[in-house]
Amino acid sequence: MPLLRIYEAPDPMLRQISTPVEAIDDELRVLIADMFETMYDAPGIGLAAVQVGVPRRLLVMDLQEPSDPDDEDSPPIRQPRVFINPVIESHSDSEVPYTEGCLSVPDQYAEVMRPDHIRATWMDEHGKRHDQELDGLLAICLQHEMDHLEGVLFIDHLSKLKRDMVLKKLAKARRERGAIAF
Ligand code: GNR
Ligand code: NI
Repeated sequence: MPLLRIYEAPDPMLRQISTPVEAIDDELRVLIADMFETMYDAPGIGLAAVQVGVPRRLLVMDLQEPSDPDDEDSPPIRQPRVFINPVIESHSDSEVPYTEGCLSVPDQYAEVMRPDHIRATWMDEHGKRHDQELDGLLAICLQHEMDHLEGVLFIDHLSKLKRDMVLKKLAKARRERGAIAF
């Protein structure tokens, strides 16, 4: 199965508002499989369909936490999760900081504040409905991915000064990458 191209900022694709998934069919299952392959290869812990050029309300996630919490290099526990048409039903008033990255903003990291506790509903790849309270990295990652469905990137949560700094560094890194390639 092929790896998919990940769109990077400032590509206008990432500003598309994703539309609901209408049917869980074979075409969607192939896309989901390709998205997991692309996410694991990157590597990342989440991927929204719009990041691979498909502006639908679909995202995949696997936190891949180390099997031994005291050993970062122990084999990751694979727990693939699929979120179709997810909705955040409610969130805590309290927010926590977390240093985020994004496969569409490669190698750039910045602290973002988000509610630390959410209740979300979604459908999985079998069409089963879920309604769960989430916290920790799972809640942070789902909010990051759901931002993508609205055309929002984590850098949009930063001040304009910080956002422009990240975009400049991204452009510079891309120029240097290009200079090596040619
Ligand atoms: O791989 C990813 N890591 C990450 C770290 C902190 C907060 C969010 C994320 S999601 C990111 C993959 C990605 O870009 N998903 O859209
Ligand atoms: Ni992202």
